[in-house]
Amino acid sequence: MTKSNSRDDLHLYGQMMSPFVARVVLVANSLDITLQPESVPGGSTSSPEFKAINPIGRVPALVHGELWLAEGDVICSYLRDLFPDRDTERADPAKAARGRLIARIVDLYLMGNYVPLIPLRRQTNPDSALIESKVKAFKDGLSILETILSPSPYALGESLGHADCALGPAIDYLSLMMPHFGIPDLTTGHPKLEAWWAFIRTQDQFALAFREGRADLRAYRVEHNLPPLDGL
Ligand SMILES: N[C@@H](CCC(=O)N[C@@H](CS)C(=O)NCC(=O)O)C(=O)O
Repeated sequence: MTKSNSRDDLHLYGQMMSPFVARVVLVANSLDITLQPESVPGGSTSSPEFKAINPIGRVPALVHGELWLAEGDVICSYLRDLFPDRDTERADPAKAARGRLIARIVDLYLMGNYVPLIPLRRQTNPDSALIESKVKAFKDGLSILETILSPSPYALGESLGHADCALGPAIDYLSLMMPHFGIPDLTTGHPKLEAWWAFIRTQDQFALAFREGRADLRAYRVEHNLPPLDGL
């Protein structure tokens, strides 16, 4: 495989409305790299052109020279390894590992329980026991996060880290989606999450990422004739 070390060769595919894409953009920012997500080739994640880049058919996908990568958190690790001198979290392996743990909890126990709810919501007679079990598992995920967070004021201390980049876009996105499943506010009853969220959303790079994500989501919902979302 030909190596490429120029950051000009990095191409990120996807849209900011995906919390997985926004995570990569925020991590790149923290490494002083500006990554502007590009539209997926062929116009859709199921197009042959995009599948040639990422056979998983999901965004984000990254192309760097001859390397293609998928899965947001894997892409983040690659960027950190590519620019180790800019990765300040590297100096604190315990904090870095905790950050990856929070990202894993976001992926498996928040997004992982939310995603199966999407088709259920569209069904006329959805399986209410299944919805209940996914919502309960989602709430358990929030409680686990609450035990791990130590906001002061970033998720794991005084400086921005991987945990913030993974959790921020997910909380912004899910706060729009979970009211439909009986969770009107993700932070209620979770004081550490609440304090962190009140802080992080005021930070410029996060506020910008959330604005861009919501603008993408509005356009997507209009294009696909989906009903408007409260708060969007
Ligand atoms: N496990 C993947 C999840 C990526 C994912 O589910 N992406 C969604 C958008 S949020 C996607 O590409 N869905 C298919 C599509 O939009 O066509 C990751 O961590 O990157």
